[in-house]
Amino acid sequence: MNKLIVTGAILLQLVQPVLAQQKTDPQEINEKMQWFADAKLGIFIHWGIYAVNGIDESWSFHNRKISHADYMKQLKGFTAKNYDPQAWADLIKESGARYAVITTKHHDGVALWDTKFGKLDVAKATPAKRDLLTPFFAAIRKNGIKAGAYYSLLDWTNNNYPGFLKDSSRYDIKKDPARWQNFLDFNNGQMTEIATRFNPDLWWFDGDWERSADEWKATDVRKMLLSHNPKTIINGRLTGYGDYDTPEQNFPVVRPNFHWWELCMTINNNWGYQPQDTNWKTPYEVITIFADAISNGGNMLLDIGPKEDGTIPPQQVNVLKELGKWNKKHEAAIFSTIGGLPQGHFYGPTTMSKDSSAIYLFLAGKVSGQVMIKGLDNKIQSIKVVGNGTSLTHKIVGKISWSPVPGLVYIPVPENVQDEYMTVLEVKLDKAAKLYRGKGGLN
Ligand code: JFZ
Repeated sequence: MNKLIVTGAILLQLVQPVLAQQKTDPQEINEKMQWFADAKLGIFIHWGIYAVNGIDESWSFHNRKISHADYMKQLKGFTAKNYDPQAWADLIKESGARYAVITTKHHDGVALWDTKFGKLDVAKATPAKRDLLTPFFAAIRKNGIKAGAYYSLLDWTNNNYPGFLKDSSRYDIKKDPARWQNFLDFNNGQMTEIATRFNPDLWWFDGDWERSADEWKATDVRKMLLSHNPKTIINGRLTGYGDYDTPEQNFPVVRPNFHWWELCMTINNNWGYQPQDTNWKTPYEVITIFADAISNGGNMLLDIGPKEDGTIPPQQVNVLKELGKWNKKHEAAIFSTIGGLPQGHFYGPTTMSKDSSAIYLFLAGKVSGQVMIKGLDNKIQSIKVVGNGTSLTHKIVGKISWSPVPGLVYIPVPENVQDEYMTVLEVKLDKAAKLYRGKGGLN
C-alpha cells in the first residue's frame, strides 16, 4: 500500500486513545464509552443560589466581589417555585441532546439534594424545601437521556476545606491531616449518596486544581464510584483519573489528541443565570461550533443557567429548540458518526459513518456555486442532501491517468436545497474512505 494513502481504519488509529493513568482493558473501556462517543450533544445545567442575585457561581465570594455572608443570604431567595423537571427534560430531549449534566454541588458547597452530610442543602436551608435532583434524574431518564452529576471536589464554604477566599486559606493540610481527612470523609459521604440515590451515568468533576491527585485520593474516588456502577463515565477533572478530556480554553484549533473529549460551552458568557449578560450566541454560532466539535471527534456540552425559580431564560430555550430542529433534520450525519476528514481535504467540518464509507460535509451559511473535496481516492456512489433527499451531481477535476493523486471532487450545491444554518451533504463511497495525503506529482 502506498504509504501516503490511509484507509478509514488506519485513520481511526491515528487518533491516539489517551486514557487516564489507569489500567483498564481497552476493549472494556471502548464498550463503556460507546454511548458517550455516539451521544455528541449534552446539556449542562448550572443551577444554584447564585441565580438569586444573578452573580458568578461561587467565584463571586471567592474573588471578594461580595462577602461570603451576603452570598449566603441568597439561600433565603432560592424558591424553585416554578421548577418543572419534566419540562426541562422535554426541552433537553427537543434539543437532540443524549445526555444532561446538572450541578449537584458547586464550589459554594450548596447541595441540590437533601444530604445527610452537613446542613447546607436546598431542602434544609432554602424556601425550595426539597430535594431537587431526584425528580430531575427521573424525568431525564424517562425521556431516554443519560444523566450526569457535576460535583465540585473543592468546597470553599466547608470549614474543613483549606481554601476559602482567593487570598486566604484556613489551614495547612500537612500540619493537620486529620482535618483534611475529615473533609475527604464528608466529600466521600456525599459522593456515596449521589452514587446510591441517583446512580449517575456520568460524573463531571470540577474544582480539582487546588489539590493534587494524591491529596484527593483520586484513585480511591475512582474505585469507589466504579464499585457502585462499573459503567459510569468520569470526566478528566479528577486530576487526570477520568475517562475523557475537557479541553481548556474552549475551541480546539487542531484535533485534540484524545480519543474522547468534550467541549463545554455557555450560551452567553456565564454558566449560571446572570440577567445583565446579554451576549447570547446565535443558533448559527452554536450549530457551527457543534459541527466543529464533532468533526474533530468530540462532544459538546452546552450550558443553560435557570433562574432561581426554575425557569429557563427564553434565549436559551430558543437556542436549544433551533439546535434541536437542525439536529433532527441532520441526525444521520451527527449521531453515531465518527470524527471526519483530517484537515486539508475539505474546507469545513466533516464527519464519517463508523465504517468510513460515507462522508458528511457540513457547509456553513449560504454556499454560492460549488464545494470541493481533495485527496479522496474512492469512487463516489451517490451524493445527497441530508434531511432533504435531493441527489447532487459531481465532477472529477484534474485527474491524471498515470498519477496516484486523486482528482478534485467538485459538487454544485443549488440554492434551493440549502439549510438556514448548515447544509449537510452525504457522500457515499464505494468502500471505506481512502485518503491521499501526499504532496502531489508522482507520489
Ligand atoms: C469550572 C468552574 O469553576 C466554573 O464555575 C464552571 O462550573 C465551569 C463549568 O467549571 O471552571 C472551569 C474549570 C476549568 C476550566 C475552565 C473553567 N478549564 O480547565 O479550562
